[in-house]
Amino acid sequence: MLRPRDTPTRERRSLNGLWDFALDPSGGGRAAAWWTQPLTGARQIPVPASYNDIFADASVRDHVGEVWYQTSVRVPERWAGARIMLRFDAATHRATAWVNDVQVVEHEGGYTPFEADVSDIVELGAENRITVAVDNRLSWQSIPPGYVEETPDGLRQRYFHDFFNYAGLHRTVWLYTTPRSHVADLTVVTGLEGAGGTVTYQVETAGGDPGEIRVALRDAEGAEVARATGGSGELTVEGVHAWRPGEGYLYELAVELWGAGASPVDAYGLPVGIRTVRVDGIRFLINDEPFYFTGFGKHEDSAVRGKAHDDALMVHDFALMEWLGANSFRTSHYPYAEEVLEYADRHGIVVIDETPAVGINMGLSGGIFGAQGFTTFSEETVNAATQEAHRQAIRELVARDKNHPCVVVWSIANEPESDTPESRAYFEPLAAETRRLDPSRPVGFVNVMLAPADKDVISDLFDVLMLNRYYGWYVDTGDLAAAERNLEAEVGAWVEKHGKPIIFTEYGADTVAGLHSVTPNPWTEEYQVDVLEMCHRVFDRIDAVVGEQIWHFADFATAPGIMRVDGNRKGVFTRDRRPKAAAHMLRKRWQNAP
Ligand code: BDP
Repeated sequence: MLRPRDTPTRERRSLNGLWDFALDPSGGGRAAAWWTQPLTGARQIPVPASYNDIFADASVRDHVGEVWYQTSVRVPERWAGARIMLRFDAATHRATAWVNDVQVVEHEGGYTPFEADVSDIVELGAENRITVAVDNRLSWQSIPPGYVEETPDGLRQRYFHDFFNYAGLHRTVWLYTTPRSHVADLTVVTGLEGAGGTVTYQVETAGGDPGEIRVALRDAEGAEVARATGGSGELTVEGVHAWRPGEGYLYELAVELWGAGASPVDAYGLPVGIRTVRVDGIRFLINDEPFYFTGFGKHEDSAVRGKAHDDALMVHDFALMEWLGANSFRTSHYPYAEEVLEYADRHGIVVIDETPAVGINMGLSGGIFGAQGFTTFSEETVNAATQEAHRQAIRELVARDKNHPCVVVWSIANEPESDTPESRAYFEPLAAETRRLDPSRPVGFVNVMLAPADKDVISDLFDVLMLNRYYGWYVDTGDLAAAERNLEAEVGAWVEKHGKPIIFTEYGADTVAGLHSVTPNPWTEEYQVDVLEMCHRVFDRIDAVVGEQIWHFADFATAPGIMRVDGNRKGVFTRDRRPKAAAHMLRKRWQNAP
């Protein structure tokens, strides 16, 4: 799915800004056709933002069900004849949108874009009303799963993941145009051979006769290095400047559709990084060179905005990672805003790209050990319909992100149940589907501590092992000698059984900034440093370990709980991005800084 861009044949208009907003606590908005009129009693709300923390109002923060957003937009007369699209970069977790009185689109899944052709619905040169109902409910059939409990005090959303259920219009809303006959999708796969590079491309068109399809590859200075005609083919680049970790060199693939006129009917430019990724035994290779991941599991999370994308915060987070010498991160636990991937492309930061499939594990409670009293896989819980939603989430992730050079692994789930025959039956087709959709990248899932090598029954389906381990925190708490011994023994068993590269995708300790101790004391800044250093000693002794991504980049919001102190405190930075002692230690390790 192509990201909207301004090109000689296309125009975008962001609908970001203040919209009208109303809760629908009784769920009566649809029956009363709220989209046909101005929202009564509406307050103003920023888009993009999670709605939860904007107002000083617990009924908004803890709302369960639909909320309504409304704005109006003047559609320019000059757009007559164009294909006019309404696009939501994300609406969490599901949405229905209307333009004027007409329903135009419905979408399930909180972190991938969706759009509608509204060419025949909008009135040109006039104000048009756009209304969106956004639903934050999670069910056994949603990804991620959850359930709504009816209590004497109203509805309560229960869920199985360890981050707050922020909701709303989290990313940009666009109105944009394309010509009627247009480039609908592009797929590139790149290769390297000696000093040369290849870009295999495929152009999908729609809206009538595409005419002649011309493609040109331009280098970062704008000089053309290869060209071709036709809907698919392979471009070769002599003396290629490869994309590599630390240097996000990008070419641009310029695609044009030509009719009989003197200018193209449609034009679209896609940034392309030429690089390869593959797994070879216990090595993870980028451009055929061994790569060692350093960095974090992250969240899209900050005060006030919740999970909304924000350019200032994004650039700051990347700056902090650069300051540390981190070369990678995982989009735990959902696809991030496309701006984030574009930034990573351009700066040579490596990404493990994850679906929103988190919490498919009833042995854990909110990510923390402690059974839920449910069976994970059953007719009443995670079932065939859930699996279908999961498959769809994978499809939408790959469709959106397949062309990003920064993405080197697909992570199809975080810490699912993976030690039962049911889990194998559930994941086997999903792993196969991911490979079918993209044979060019390694596929993995993130394994939970409850399913070590001797219990896990699904890791053979995947290319890399991604492990979340909390030795020194949830187990061997305060006893780092035992933690070190047990961690090393466990990794040894994985090496022996699978002989695949191992990336530690989570390890760490909750740490309250400002808490100190002279003896090993959980929650202190010194203890976080000790836990990380203990893990690093083990990683450095084992060749198969090819990556360390700490949990977490920054403290983040969670549902309330006695295991959480105003959220999860495993950040190396506080929620407002101030370094804890561990940040300085990591900078020495990753940056070799004095
Ligand atoms: C893991 C989860 C992560 C949690 C983390 C923790 O993958 O989402 O936040 O543990 O407990 O289970 O801090």
